[in-house]
Amino acid sequence: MKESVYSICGMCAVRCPIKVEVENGKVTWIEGNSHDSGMGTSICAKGGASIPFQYDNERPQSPMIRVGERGSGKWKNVSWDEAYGYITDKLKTIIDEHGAKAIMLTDRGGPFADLRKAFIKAIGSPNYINHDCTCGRNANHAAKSVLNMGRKGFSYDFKNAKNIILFGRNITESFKVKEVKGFMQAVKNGAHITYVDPRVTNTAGKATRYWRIKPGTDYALLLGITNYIVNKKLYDEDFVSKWVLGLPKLRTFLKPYTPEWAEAETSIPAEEIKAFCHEVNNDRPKVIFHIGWHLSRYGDTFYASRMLNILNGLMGNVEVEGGLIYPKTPGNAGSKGLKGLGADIPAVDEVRCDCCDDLYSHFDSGAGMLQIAYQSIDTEKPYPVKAYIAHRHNPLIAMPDPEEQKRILNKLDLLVSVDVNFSETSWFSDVILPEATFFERDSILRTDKGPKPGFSMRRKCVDSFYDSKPGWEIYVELAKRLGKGEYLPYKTIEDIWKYQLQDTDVKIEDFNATGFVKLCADPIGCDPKNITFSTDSGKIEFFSKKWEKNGIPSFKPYKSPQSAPEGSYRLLFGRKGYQTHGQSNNNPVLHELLGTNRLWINTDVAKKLGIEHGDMVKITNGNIEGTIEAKVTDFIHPDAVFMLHGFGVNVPAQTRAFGKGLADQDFMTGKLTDWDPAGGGLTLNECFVTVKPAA
Ligand SMILES: Nc1nc2c(c(=O)[nH]1)N[C@H]1C(S)=C(S)[C@@H](COP(=O)(O)OP(=O)(O)OC[C@H]3O[C@@H](n4cnc5c(=O)[nH]c(N)nc54)[C@H](O)[C@@H]3O)O[C@H]1N2
Ligand SMILES: Nc1nc2c(c(=O)[nH]1)N[C@H]1C(S)=C(S)[C@@H](COP(=O)(O)OP(=O)(O)OC[C@H]3O[C@@H](n4cnc5c(=O)[nH]c(N)nc54)[C@H](O)[C@@H]3O)O[C@H]1N2
Ligand code: SF4
Ligand SMILES: [Mo]
Repeated sequence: MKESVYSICGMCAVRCPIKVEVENGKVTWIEGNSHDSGMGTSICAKGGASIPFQYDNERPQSPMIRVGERGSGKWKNVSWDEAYGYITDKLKTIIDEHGAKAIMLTDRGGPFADLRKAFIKAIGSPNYINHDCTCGRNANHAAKSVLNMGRKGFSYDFKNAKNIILFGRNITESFKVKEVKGFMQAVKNGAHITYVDPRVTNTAGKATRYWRIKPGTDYALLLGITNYIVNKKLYDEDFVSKWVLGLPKLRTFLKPYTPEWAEAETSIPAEEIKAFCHEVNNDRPKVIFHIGWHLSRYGDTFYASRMLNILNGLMGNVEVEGGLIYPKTPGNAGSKGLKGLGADIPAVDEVRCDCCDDLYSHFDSGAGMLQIAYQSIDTEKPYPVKAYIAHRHNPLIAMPDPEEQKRILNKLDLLVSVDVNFSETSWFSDVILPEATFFERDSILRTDKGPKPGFSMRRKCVDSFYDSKPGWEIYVELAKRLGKGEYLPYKTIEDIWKYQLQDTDVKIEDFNATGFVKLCADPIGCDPKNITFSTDSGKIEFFSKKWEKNGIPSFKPYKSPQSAPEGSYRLLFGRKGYQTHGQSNNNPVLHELLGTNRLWINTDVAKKLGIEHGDMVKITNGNIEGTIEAKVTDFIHPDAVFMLHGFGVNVPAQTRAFGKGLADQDFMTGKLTDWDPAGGGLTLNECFVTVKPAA
């Protein structure tokens, strides 16, 4: 029997709409869901490699409980009943001794996190945290400090833009399928594209202007740009007078930061900076300054991203085609939204262990800060945290300094990992719960914002290949066994979907035809007359009262980045188009495409060090060292070396990837406690390694 199922890909956190073909209970084909016009049938290589992932025998095949030391790799396979029993016995003891707040759950955020948030609320803990302190937090907080809305508060209309500016946003390799298609349309249309990165990426190859910036000096370049734009009035004066607060303060602050000053700091010629400013002025309002996602990780990245938000404010590009558009919600289409699964659960009256509702009230407590939570595990302040559930999250590679993390995690009474693969974190856990893969599970409904807002559904395509269970079932069962079943009273996924849809006119059957439901027939276009900002003043605020109240200046004087110690190079990192962090390297097919990482090193530097392309080199930071193949290239700034993140896999059960290449996070000693108090991001790029020939 052959059937097609519309669903949602799970091979990375982008979660694209897909069509899956199933023959006799096996997945045989996957492509983009062409009912979604932005997607077409396109899919990326990682999505294409989902079938070998589904049938890979190097995934956990049943629940497992540790029998040896943490991390020793000694396990017994157990039934789900035994695993649930083991976890809930431990949790009950922890709750009796320390209260439910001693339990924390972290995950990969995103549209399906609502059920896990509801679970943690149901058991009475405030400690839901997502992965974002090593991902988009700096950019998110920068946007909050200017607009009082997060990084995703605007969508970017790349397709119609005349001018796109990307600071380290490697949009064609670290991509989202729909977004990169829009971007490539802009390339075809002849848009001006400026790409800034110490390294030449594929995106640099698509750009009309590439600036090889000195690492860590983006804020200086942005100060030089903004200075010139403000002084020469190369901005939208009408928009600014109506919608912007704080221009005089900005102007005063910018005085010393001329393009000539910026040239000295960044090595980008002042004349080029000026020409660029005139170009954006000609192209506005169809100009997009991307505020960054996993923006480079320096002590002042928050301020660089703030300046990008400020430049958008100056361009008057809000709610215009080719600019920044409010993603339309169900409310904009005259409908109610999905009901939150935690809506009927009593609020938890406890301070968060990461103090994001207290000491760090300028940080978004919805996402929290894992590095601060680690300190609570370590110091038991503000209170002890004794149990940690990591769901779809691998902090031992996503957070820096795994050895220091292990020291802290060893203070826990219980560490549980819910994953579809083995990971460094699951290997160090007490219990591994194998989640059913995205082909094998239904998920809660997701809200889709955009010109045609609506909802979409991930549907189970095939039965579990191994003894795994969908996430929703795991948390419903754990809540029941902890005596909180009344708050997650669901027997089937349909019960959950009906709960979510209760305030809308949408029925479960409505998803059958295409996998999604749109709440309006025609796209809701831009309406520049309908601009609103949720700041106190109702305007774009260049000066942030909230940050200032927490002792953090809105305008921070520039300080040059630390220069590399003699003989050392700054360690940069990033990703590639057919790789998802650390989770794809053991994929049978992706591993063949990209089996290891290499160290990019500048040609002149390599020559000086006696290193040739393809040589093995030894890199060192303190007592951490490793050997890696050199990629000698002109395409990287001489102050830096670069490696892809996610390699150096340390899980013996992943035999294809085990021990291949190096892990950038291993070299980031001390970085678990080195983060920017203004943006919250860990300063991962403030890390240096020495390089020499291995022999
Ligand atoms: N294929 C694929 N796509 C993905 C992902 C994936 O794993 N695989 N992950 C997704 C996720 S979670 C994220 S957060 C995004 C990340 O998207 P991006 O932030 O675009 O991606 P990165 O690959 O981290 O690229 C960071 C770039 O910053 C550059 N850089 C380093 N130092 C500096 C500096 O001082 N200044 C400037 N201007 N640049 C600097 C690096 O050289 C690197 O090219 O990608 C998403 N898309
Ligand atoms: N040094 C350094 N640190 C970084 C980065 C870097 O470039 N360098 N990048 C940062 C960025 S941008 C991000 S977003 C984070 C990413 O950090 P993580 O979110 O931890 O990374 P991933 O590898 O995407 O996924 C985590 C785990 O989810 C599992 N998983 C995948 N699909 C499923 C599923 O359907 N269900 C369940 N239960 N599990 C699943 C994977 O097998 C993997 O073990 O790392 C950050 N940390
Ligand atoms: S970007 Fe690729 S891997 Fe990620 S969800 Fe989309 S198709 Fe799947
Ligand atoms: Mo990320």
